[in-house]
Amino acid sequence: MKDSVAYTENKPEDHAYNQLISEDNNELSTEGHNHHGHPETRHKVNGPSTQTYRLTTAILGILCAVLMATVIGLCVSYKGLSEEHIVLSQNSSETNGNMEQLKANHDLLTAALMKLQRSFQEAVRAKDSMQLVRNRERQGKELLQRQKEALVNEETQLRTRITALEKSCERCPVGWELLRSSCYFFPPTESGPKLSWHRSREECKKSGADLAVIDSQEKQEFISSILARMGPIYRSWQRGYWIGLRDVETEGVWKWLNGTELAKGFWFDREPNDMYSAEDCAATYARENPLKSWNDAPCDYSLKWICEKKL
Ligand code: 2F8
Ligand code: CA
Repeated sequence: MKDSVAYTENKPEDHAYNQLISEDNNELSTEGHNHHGHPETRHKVNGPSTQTYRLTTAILGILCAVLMATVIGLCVSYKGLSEEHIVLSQNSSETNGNMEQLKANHDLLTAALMKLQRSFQEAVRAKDSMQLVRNRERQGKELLQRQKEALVNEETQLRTRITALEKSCERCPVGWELLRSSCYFFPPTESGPKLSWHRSREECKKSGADLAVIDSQEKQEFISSILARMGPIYRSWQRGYWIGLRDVETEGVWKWLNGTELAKGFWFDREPNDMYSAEDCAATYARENPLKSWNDAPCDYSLKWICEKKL
């Protein structure tokens, strides 16, 4: 009942509520005492509107408090976010700086890489060029090696030949003539003695030789050339040279000193004739035809001689 005033006797269970109302609405209430001596409170009841106001005020207060708390919370949160934003901004700036530095470093590295690539390509070209030079040098070296080997072989052959010649020259005594592996000696035509076949052989043996065995056309031509070189050709039977050929064992069977039978002789025409049945030793003479220059004569006849010594 709006705007009505009521006096009520407080119940124990209503005391606390009324106390609160009383305290909150001093100005709106009057106090008295009931007949029991208890304080009697008279309340001026404001009605639903007042309570609503009070409740609304309380709610508003609470809401204000909540709002304040929310604002404070938001402020704190904002402050945190702001600080975080500042930190992030700083980090972003720092990151941007780092990115710029990284980009600059990347550019430098790219330039260095390109420079290295150019250097590498130049090195590859230089290497190829050097390889070509080395290949040419190797080919030249191989050619020189082959030439050297050929020269070494030629030198070896020449040295072998020189050694053989030196040995031959060394082994043929002075005044002796060399043909292949034998040395031949011819006594002077115009001086010195003439001797029988046996004495002549002994002279040869004194030199470690023996009367010459002319068992080939080459030897005959060689000896004839030496005789022709020693002086003019005299058609004399006294200018002969004993050789190592006889037919003492069997007439007509001519044998060399080494025991081999004569195969081919270089006799004058109509020789050997064993004149007076006394000619068993053979001699050679200086004549125009070297292949017809032998005669048989008495073994005790005095002639020059030809010695032969094998190397
Ligand atoms: O007519 C050939 C004849 O000539 C000389 O005798 C006259 C020779 N005598 C000497 O050489 C010693 C023969 O042998 C030769 O057959
Ligand atoms: Ca004769």
